[in-house]
Amino acid sequence: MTPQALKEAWADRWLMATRHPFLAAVRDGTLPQQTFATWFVQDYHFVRGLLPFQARLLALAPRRDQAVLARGILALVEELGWFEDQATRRGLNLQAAVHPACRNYVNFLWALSSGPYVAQLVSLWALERIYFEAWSEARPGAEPYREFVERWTNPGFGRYVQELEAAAERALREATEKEREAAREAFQETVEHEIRFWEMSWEVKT
Ligand code: MP5
Repeated sequence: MTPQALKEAWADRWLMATRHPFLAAVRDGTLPQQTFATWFVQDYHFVRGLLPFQARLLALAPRRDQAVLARGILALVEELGWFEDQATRRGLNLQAAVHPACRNYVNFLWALSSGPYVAQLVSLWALERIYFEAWSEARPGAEPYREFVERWTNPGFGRYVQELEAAAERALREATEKEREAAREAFQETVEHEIRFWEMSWEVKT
């Protein structure tokens, strides 16, 4: 089982996670401002929750995966600052309540922290890969959102996702059958949470 094989086995749901109407609306500039604001604030909350998940993952990592995971953590710290600057510039309130779809996603990741390393790594690869593919769908992006498209489609981010994929592939190769099963489940749940995250942004009217 490889990361690519997981994608192929779950292709229909993967497509839902990477081709949501939210992204077409980012591309053609029809995304309502409020929809963007909902996604933005919830994504900030999500990234705040992702950071401790990745920090715990680094603590479990074999020597060979430390560099890529440590770089990912540093990028997240920087990303939180970027969200905060964007919020100031766009007049968005980062104190807004966490939506249940976001909270459930973060809780899922935190629960995963007590499971096998390989399942956590596959989940991290999947959520980054989904963002890479999803935002690539929105390229180049209408003007107000172009920086967001750029953030998750630039070549440096693409290389990070590739490195995670290589690490996930190695970990899967060395995993026991039970660990592989846990990784498959974590992968599927991650895809479902990603779909719900777009739906939440699309549906909430505040
Ligand atoms: C990511 C994200 C990508 N920001 N939000 C969701 C809901 N899924 C994936 O993570 P990162 O660390 O911003 O690249």
